[in-house]
Amino acid sequence: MASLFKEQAKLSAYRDRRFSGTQEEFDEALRTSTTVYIGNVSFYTTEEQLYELFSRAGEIKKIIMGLDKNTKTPCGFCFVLFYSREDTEDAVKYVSGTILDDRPIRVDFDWGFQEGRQWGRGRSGGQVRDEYRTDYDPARGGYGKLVQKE
Ligand code: GTA
Repeated sequence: MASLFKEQAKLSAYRDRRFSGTQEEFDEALRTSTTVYIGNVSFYTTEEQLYELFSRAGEIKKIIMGLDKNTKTPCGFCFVLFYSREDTEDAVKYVSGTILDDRPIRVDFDWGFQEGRQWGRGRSGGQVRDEYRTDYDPARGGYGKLVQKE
């Protein structure tokens, strides 16, 4: 049992609150899916740049840019869909931490893309954790949206 928890902890620290299945189903999806989530992306990084970088891990089926639900512009994340599980694992192992547009991107296993997941879930339209930021980050819209409102 303990080793099972260890294995799961290795796959992802993130739990999607909108996943409708059980924890076991979520874990199984993480183990088998061919989708990765990319975080800490600059708002100015293009789909073409992401395509070029992630092609090093394997053949890409699709890239889905994360968008601010109000402005419909990139808000700092994306999903990369591969054809093979091996390539998906290589992306997590070898591409995570790569500096892209001056920032280390984070590649995380994902349970699988569904329509609607491309939109930021924050109240301001962008990503939730981006709203809580207190630092000034010009490549991600300056200060976090909650700080901007103060
Ligand atoms: N696979 O790490 C990830 C990941 N993240 C961060 C987002 N997505 C991810 N997928 C994987 N791994 O499809 C996916 C989401 C969605 C899309 C946009 O990206 O599944 P989001 O980033 O706007 O929203 O999602 P999400 O994922 O719900 O936000 P997060 O950061 O996990 O926050 C969840 C809760 O924590 C909220 O209740 C929020 O109020 C609270 N929270 C977050 N950051 C802070 C903070 N700094 N301080 C206090 N509370 C916080």
